[in-house]
Amino acid sequence: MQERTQVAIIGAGPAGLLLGHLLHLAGIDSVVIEARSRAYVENRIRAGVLEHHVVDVLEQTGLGGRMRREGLPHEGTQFLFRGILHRIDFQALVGHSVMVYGQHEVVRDLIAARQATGAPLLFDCADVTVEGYEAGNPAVHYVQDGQAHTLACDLIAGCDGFHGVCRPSLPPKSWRGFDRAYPFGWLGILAEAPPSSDELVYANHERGFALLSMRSPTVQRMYLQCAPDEDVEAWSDDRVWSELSRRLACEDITLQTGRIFQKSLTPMRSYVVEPMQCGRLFLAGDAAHIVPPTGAKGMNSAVADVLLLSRAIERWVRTGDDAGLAGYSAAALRRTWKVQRFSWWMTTLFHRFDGASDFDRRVQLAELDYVVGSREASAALAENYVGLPLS
Ligand code: RFL
Ligand code: PHB
Repeated sequence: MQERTQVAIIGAGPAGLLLGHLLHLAGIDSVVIEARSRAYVENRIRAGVLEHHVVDVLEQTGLGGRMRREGLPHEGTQFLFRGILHRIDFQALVGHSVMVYGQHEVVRDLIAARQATGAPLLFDCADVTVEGYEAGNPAVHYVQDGQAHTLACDLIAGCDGFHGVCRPSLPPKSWRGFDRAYPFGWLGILAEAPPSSDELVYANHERGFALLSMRSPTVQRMYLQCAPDEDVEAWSDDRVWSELSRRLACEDITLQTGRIFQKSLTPMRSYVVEPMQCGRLFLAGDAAHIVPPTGAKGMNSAVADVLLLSRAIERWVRTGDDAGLAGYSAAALRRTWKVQRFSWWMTTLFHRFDGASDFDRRVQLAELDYVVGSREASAALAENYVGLPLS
């Protein structure tokens, strides 16, 4: 079956769904094509911290209702090292806060908004391929319910994540990848327990990094640095709690425990593709770049990309001026690399690196000391954490 739309969006993660929403508000047609089922996408547990600009975008585009009621605004965060907690006060330092609100909640709100408009959002699409974007006649092929479809369009937005089809479809000579792997991963858990702290706690410990986060007043999200190929099954609930209690040991934290109902392994990697566009194909979010989660930037960067992209598309559709589209990659990459730097730096600051010498360890602790002790250094951290300007 042959169909047509203005923008074909591959992937219904935060990037693809928000782009579809922004385009709809601008009166531009799109079709969102997703490989997985709605239930899978809505229950995929990932990021949890929204930058203040992202909160504003969601509010301003009619998506803020549930976030305002159920999200947890955080005016600061806590750093734990040498057994002592240090607070970074975002509000006092840079006048902004972040919002703790799970990525899957954002995705649910976006899906509900899309469905309310009746705009096409297709789940369970198989064999998705993209073509023609270099020659100016882009099209997407996919199979749904056993039926093959071809969707002709003006532009393709590749929002299909790190393992999608859009980036691998790029002609080999048209792009370059910049990559850094880290020799560890994060074991993540969700537990039925009230948060052990009002704010997130990032802990640097000799046994490795730990993070205390939350999803709601009754659900805790926590992470432990582990081997990159860790066997999640080897982590009994007792072992998880015992390791967390060692790494988060300090006078001011009473670890709240409860039933662990999810365990997962998150790999740690930095990756950027340059450029983020080829002809009429534009990459956004994880399809173009990923960060280790230490700076809580993954989903926020996806939002920054699609905001730029939606404005560029709108300008082109309204006026025929393609300057925004032509400059999309350069503008997105300028911000992306700053986010890469911050995520890499936070990762380096908090993790235990095998082979690090006692000298390296003392320098790491001195840097933490400096960050919490200097107003200027704390402010630089806060400025990055609450979110650099979106464009
Ligand atoms: P997503 O969310 O990966 O969405 C991409 C969507 O594209 C679909 N897809 C396809 N659809 C059609 N055809 C194909 N061939 C397709 N191939 C894939 C996928 O099913 C999916 O629905 O990318 P997006 O929208 O760019 O959003 C980015 C964020 O999801 C991501 O940056 C963050 O969640 C990163 N991340 C984390 N960030 C944090 O800040 N804190 C975290 O704790 C955190 N945990 C994580 C994470 C990323 C993970 N990944 C990618 C494996 C944990 C994991 C496991
Ligand atoms: C989370 O709550 O999942 C979370 C919070 C902060 C991070 C990473 C993950 O840096």
